[in-house]
Amino acid sequence: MKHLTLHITGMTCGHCENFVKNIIAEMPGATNIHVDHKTGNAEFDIDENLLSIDAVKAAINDTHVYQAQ
Ligand SMILES: [Cu+2]
Repeated sequence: MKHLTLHITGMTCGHCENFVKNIIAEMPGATNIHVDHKTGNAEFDIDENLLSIDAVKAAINDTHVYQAQ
């Protein structure tokens, strides 16, 4: 397990938080997901055997609303 923090732009409210959280949660290998629109941070653990950080970033960037740094 690896603990990661991504900075995500475009989140303005709790709905955004839940939307981003669900995107990450749908990816096998992501757990302990905490998203905060006030800080813009998404923190989670990944199992690197199942999931890469680039895959998570791509899934977020594919929304074209939220962008992972
Ligand atoms: Cu929102």
